[in-house]
Amino acid sequence: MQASTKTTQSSSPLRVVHTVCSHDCPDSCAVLVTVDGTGRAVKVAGDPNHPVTQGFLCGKVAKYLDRVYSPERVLYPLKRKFGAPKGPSKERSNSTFERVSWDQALDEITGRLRQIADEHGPESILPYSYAGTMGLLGYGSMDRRFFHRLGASQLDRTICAEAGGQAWNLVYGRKLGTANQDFAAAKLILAWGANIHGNNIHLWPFVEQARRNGARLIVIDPYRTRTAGLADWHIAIHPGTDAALALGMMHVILRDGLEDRSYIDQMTHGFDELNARVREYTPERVAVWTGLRPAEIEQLACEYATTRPAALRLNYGVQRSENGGTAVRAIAMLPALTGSWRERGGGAQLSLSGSFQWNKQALERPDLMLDSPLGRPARVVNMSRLGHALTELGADPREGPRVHALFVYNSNPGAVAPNQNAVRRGLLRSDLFTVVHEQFLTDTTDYADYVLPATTFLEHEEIQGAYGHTFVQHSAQAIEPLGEARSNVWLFTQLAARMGFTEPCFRDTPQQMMEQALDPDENGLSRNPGMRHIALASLIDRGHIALQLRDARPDDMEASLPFSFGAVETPSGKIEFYSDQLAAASQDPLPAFVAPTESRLGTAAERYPLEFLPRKADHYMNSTFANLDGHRRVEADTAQRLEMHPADAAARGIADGDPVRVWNDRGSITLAAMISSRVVSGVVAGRMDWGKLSADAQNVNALTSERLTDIGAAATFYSTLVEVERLG
Ligand SMILES: Nc1nc2c(c(=O)[nH]1)N[C@H]1C(S)=C(S)[C@@H](COP(=O)(O)OP(=O)(O)OC[C@H]3O[C@@H](n4cnc5c(=O)[nH]c(N)nc54)[C@H](O)[C@@H]3O)O[C@H]1N2
Ligand SMILES: Nc1nc2c(c(=O)[nH]1)N[C@H]1C(S)=C(S)[C@@H](COP(=O)(O)OP(=O)(O)OC[C@H]3O[C@@H](n4cnc5c(=O)[nH]c(N)nc54)[C@H](O)[C@@H]3O)O[C@H]1N2
Ligand code: SF4
Ligand SMILES: [Mo]
Repeated sequence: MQASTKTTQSSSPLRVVHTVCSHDCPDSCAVLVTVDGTGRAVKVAGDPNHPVTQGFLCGKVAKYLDRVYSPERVLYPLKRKFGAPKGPSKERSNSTFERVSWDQALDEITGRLRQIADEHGPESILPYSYAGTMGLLGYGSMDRRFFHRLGASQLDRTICAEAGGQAWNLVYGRKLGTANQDFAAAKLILAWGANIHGNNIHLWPFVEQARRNGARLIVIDPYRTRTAGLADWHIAIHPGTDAALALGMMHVILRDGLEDRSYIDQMTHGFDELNARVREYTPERVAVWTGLRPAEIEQLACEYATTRPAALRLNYGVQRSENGGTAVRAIAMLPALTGSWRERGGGAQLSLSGSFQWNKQALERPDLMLDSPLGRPARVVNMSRLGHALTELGADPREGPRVHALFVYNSNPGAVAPNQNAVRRGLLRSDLFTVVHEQFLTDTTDYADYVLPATTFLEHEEIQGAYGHTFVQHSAQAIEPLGEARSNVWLFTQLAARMGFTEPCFRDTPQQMMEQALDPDENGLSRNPGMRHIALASLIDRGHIALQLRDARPDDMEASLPFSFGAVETPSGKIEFYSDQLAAASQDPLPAFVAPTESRLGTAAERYPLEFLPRKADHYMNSTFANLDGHRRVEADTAQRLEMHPADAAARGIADGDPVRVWNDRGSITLAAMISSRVVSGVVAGRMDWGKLSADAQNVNALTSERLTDIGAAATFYSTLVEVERLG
């Protein structure tokens, strides 16, 4: 066991271990785990020495020991009993699965994978994973090596952030942004599609600090979130129309001469083209699309451009929509027009993940695909079209083989993937072999042939970055794995050995892989930009170390002002308003508003007039935690509810509490109506839960589509039209 004890006292039987919350959250908190003399974790707490964690955890993880020690943990390898049908099951494992040894499970799984690869080609095997753990090793290391060497299909991981991420990079070349600490210096904070209080709570103290110094908080969100409820001004924009609003703001800014010409001349590319484009976006036109009043658009533009400094927190909510990539691209341009990047407390943050330049090649070894039986890079399957991949892909042989094996880890696609009915039709195929590595019996394990027990972040060692701060962290192993739970790294090391993969990289230990990620020189110091002061030994000793970013100021090592001067990592070396890359790909090189087909402005609105927001829960992490009683209790008010504006409910003869059917061409679910002022007329909202915990064993993703975003080929959860009727 890793002894990274920070405050051990030899007289005390209690040890305190520095770990890192591995859930898919921008905050990546430093979590101090207290372990008693018997090796049991007895307390988790936020590390007070971590400048972003600041000694507190969110409500989800403050109760983490309920999860780690839950009686419902999967603790042993399970094999589906002969003849036990696949599909939703509320029962515990006994009726469906039998316990088997790890040896048996691993031997049988490798046997089947080998057979499937021989018969249909290795690309008929599809790995499916996302960010169940953000630990670098568990997220992508031995698993990638294994599937690369096998020649399995590659997975395009688009379920979350690809539209916004690629859009940001088109403008700025790298995902850098305003440091959390700098938000405290802002006089205006604009939270755009960002539920800070629900999804990113460790930014909130800096927002509060700014507000104590007189800053205003403006929230742009079609739903009145907790964050919006706490704001000075909530702008309830119609879903999917953010590009129009951003272009309308630019129109006002440029019309009124509120831009920063010297910054634009020095730092940007394509201003004249953008200037010509935004003339079309008058506040009057933008008002029609967005559902706002022209005066509100004028006021927003004027406040944003004239309040100094103004910090923009742009999160991924905006980009889960058909025009979402362009929307992020347009919004991201705002601080470049006003020169806001120059000012501490200005700029924008979408994600800080580009600050971490790990040696991912060494971790993931894509070169191993050339040593696979394919001898070439394997085909790429988009994870946001899993339903299609399991039911249609391969019907045309030019697409390669059908998928015959699905290997799921770090994800719960039975709940989180769009077009759930197609996904489940695929998972029910009798000729599909499915393995799931999990901590709990989820909506996905219900379709598994084998379920393998996974560790939580308390039970294995990790190294981790973040997308909402810039600290490299070490997560020590706090406790022994429960039961026979094993880490992702262990699992794929075992599978590789049984497959007979002899490359030395398949024998690397977690310690060696942490070194590879850091890529140390002969003195043990990382060669990665921003990490040259970090050695693994000192990281393990200290728990977390701040990156040293380009513009760090001596008074505040964590703060940075990216894009305030100098070269930008785009093809032109400037911040790009105009994209030659997009032009070369025959796409519009400038941002433009295109109405989503699934919106009130689209053609499908005749049949399905209501815009549906299938939202995340504040007290779950996507589908994670949804099965735990303590977490369910705090989410009880909206569980199985459809929030509706009074006018939309009245028009359908629906009263609060009525059972309603919510449907479109893809599916139909039953919820209870909740008359709510949190949505405007024409918008309804539900939230993601475990499907199997509801009466019809489905969740909101039965209604979402596999249509992809304009940039990044990502999922479009928030472009979903439905109709609603009262039942009975
Ligand atoms: N409590 C909690 N925290 C989480 C998660 C969770 O499930 N629960 N999930 C984690 C994950 S995976 C991620 S990616 C991050 C994401 O963090 P966010 O990007 O904040 O995630 P979302 O909740 O998807 O979207 C934010 C807001 O965008 C709004 N929105 C939807 N459509 C539109 C639109 O068209 N325009 C605008 N302006 N806003 C829109 C939604 O109503 C929502 O309130 O949060 C992480 N943190
Ligand atoms: N309707 C709707 N759908 C959405 C979204 C939405 O807002 N609305 N959000 C989308 C977004 S942004 C995202 S990121 C995706 C997230 O979708 P997923 O990546 O599937 O996220 P989770 O639901 O948190 O499921 C992660 C699973 O990984 C498991 N896990 C955790 N740690 C480990 C580990 O170390 N090893 C293994 N093997 N397993 C582990 C957990 O037990 C959990 O069941 O959902 C997307 N789906
Ligand atoms: S889920 Fe986010 S806020 Fe909560 S402990 Fe983990 S990193 Fe921190
Ligand atoms: Mo996400």
